Amino acid sequence: RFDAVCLGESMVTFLPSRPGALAEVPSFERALGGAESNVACTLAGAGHSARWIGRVGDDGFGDYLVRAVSSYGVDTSAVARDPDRRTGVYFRTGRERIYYRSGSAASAMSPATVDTADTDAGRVLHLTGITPALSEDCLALMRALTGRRPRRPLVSFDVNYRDELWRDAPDTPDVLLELARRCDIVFVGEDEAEAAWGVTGGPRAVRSALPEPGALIVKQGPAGATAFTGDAPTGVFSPAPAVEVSALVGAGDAFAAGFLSSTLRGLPLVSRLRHGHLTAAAALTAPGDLAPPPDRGRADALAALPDEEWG
Ligand code: KDG
Repeated sequence: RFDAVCLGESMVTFLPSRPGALAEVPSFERALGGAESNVACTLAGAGHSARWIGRVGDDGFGDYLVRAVSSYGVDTSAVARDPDRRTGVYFRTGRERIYYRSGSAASAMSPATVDTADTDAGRVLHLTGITPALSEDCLALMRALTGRRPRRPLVSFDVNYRDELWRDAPDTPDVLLELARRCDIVFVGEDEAEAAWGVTGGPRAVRSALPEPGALIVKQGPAGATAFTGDAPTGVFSPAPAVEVSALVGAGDAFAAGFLSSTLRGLPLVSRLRHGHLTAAAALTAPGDLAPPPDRGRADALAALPDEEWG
């Protein structure tokens, strides 16, 4: 049994050879992109057994993605190859992001093409709100995977709201709320809750909109994050350490990986939040989307500091 199974679309990311607007950058370098595979790679880097499930084209970009994710020690044996559809790609500069993924191989993931024996082969199944925006089939798959069933793993869901994708999505972003309500661990940024659902008023307002998940983690940008568990109306706030930011992309995935890793290890709630922050800090200070997680011994020592010494 894997510690974690992560399902979602990975794409070839093209990063600019030098800073500038998309219209000005002369060349791009290929890299690995995909929120869910980022989580799988970071968990594998932290010593967990992790699987990534996705669907890629039967093309060189698909070969590259499978190879790149495998190189982190992640199991890719359940990744499907689609002979009729292409691998999704996207280009990114500082602020601009442009996707070429509509009709991609991953958009053909559905209850018919993904086997729950593969998705349920871990202690945790990690999903995100990107997948239901990809197609009707992907939305149906998300409904199936978040539904009740025998031996369902702990289902983790990062809302990961991407407004570009919801313009031609099969439903409105309210469906993210419906899906999140069916999960056990939910990550959402305060800013995402406002953009996707119009929820304002801080972490407690987000908890009121989303009372069901056993653990709800409301991320508050550089300030920190508040976790709600059980029926306790007041959450546990943990400030994030101040860091010199090199690249923001990938920080949310790293936070989820740090929180899930320490959840798998049975650590207390404050430590789980701190491990999330420390793993996010590693991603924030590294230039790419993916960074090796902090050394476990050092992170455990930091996570155990008294409040006044943390941060
Ligand atoms: O979280 C990082 C992701 O945004 C990036 O890797 C690409 O998965 C991606 C997406 O759909 O935006």
